Amino acid sequence: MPPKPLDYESINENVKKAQYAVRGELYLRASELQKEGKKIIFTNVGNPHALGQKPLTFPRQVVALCQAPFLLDDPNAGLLFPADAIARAKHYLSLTSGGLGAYSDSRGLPGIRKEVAEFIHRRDGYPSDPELIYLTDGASKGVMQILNTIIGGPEDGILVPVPQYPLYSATIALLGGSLVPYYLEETANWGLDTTELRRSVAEARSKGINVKAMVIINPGNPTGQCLSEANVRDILRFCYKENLVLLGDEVYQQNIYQDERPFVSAKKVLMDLGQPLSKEVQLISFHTVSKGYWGECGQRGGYFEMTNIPPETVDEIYKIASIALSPNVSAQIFMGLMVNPPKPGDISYDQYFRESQGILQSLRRRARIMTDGFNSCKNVVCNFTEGAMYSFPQIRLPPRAIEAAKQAGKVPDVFYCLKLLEATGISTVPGSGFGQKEGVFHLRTTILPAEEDIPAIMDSFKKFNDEFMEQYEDQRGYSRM
Ligand code: DCS
Repeated sequence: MPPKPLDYESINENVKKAQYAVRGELYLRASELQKEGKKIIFTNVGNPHALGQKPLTFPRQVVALCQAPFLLDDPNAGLLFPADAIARAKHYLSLTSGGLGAYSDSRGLPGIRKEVAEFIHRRDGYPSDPELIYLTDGASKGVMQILNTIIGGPEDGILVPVPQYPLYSATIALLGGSLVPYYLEETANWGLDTTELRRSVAEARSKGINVKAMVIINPGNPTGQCLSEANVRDILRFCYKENLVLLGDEVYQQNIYQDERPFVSAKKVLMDLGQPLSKEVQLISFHTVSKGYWGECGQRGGYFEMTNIPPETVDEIYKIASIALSPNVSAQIFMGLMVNPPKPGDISYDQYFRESQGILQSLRRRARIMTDGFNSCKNVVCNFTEGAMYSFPQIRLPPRAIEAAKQAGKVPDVFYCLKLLEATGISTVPGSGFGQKEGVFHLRTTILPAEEDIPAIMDSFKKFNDEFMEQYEDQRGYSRM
């Protein structure tokens, strides 16, 4: 009998090649242990509400009313919902034809795309065109649509930072394109050096790869760095010179934990550069409701903005979006609320401000506690989490630990993370899932556990790590940076 079409040997080889470590071996083992009754601390995914973060009140009130519009006719609605939430729910319902149960335009509701454009205008000081903003089911779907539009075959290359968030490596593998890695410099706080970019492009071209796009993740996942404005300017000049479209993954733009380098969007920097670049460099910028102080990952809301993309291509992207009919309508409303939250003077403003700032300030403290905690451990060095939601410490594994991993048939950092999981219940992601330099090992953890739980988590990590290091250390020293 020949294999059937969905037998393992028959399926698309690209599907087998695609890897997504955030829900990989460690996560699966953690889920098993949880079923066996072990307490697991899931720090593998940047999923704030799963770790206890409370949703912001105002957006949930508005979406609750949109989901149950009959409440708007209830004489008691005004007792349960503030007037500005009621007014906003009516506003969003008026933008739909048929409420939340109806497909919308496949680019998203025009009224919400207009709110996004106004947000970008306020943020950057440059106008934005709602026709060039598409709403998506989370930023992920937008990234996939755009990579799909760029990649036609294995000769098409995408410059991706290493370490990177595996949405990029997995999607490029799925689409059968070529990932062209550029390495971030750990000793320079995961800085991005244009010399390394030039090296990487030259090497790829020498192998016949047509390098078409460059991805930046700012602030970085898993690395947590915030790019300086000067750095973004250099990147845009590089893209101009090398004829690359820049994909600016800016999903963590609200998550900034230092004051020296506030977030500046690639769009603003491009516009500041003026002509010819501001009219020439192609840029797609991504955003989401999953991150920031919203953390509404389960709602799956996102958008991308297209700059300097010709109308024919915009139309093709529209066509591709149409194949999936429409993004989630409730998620679109979350996006509208995120880009247009209560303003000073609104009834809900004080509560919105208190809640959002409370989350942000706590994340800032957690970033510090975790970095300091890692740096107090034997053979662990960790850059400060300047932004995003992760800590990415380097674990200097002794040669005997690397040997033991080999014996166990595991990649060394997977070996370490599995031992950590078994000993403490802390579920992390090995650095190899994001890419790292040869012979160097990391793990990624989120900074999202409740602030009051973090000291105990870090104590338990330290106890495990220091014992592990003692167990495997010998006179030959340990792996170097
Ligand atoms: N881009 C980056 C850099 C991300 O980290 C994520 C999610 C996304 C895009 C996609 O998010 P949404 O599709 O939800 O908008 N980060 C994953 C992570 O590393 N942990 O949790 C999710």
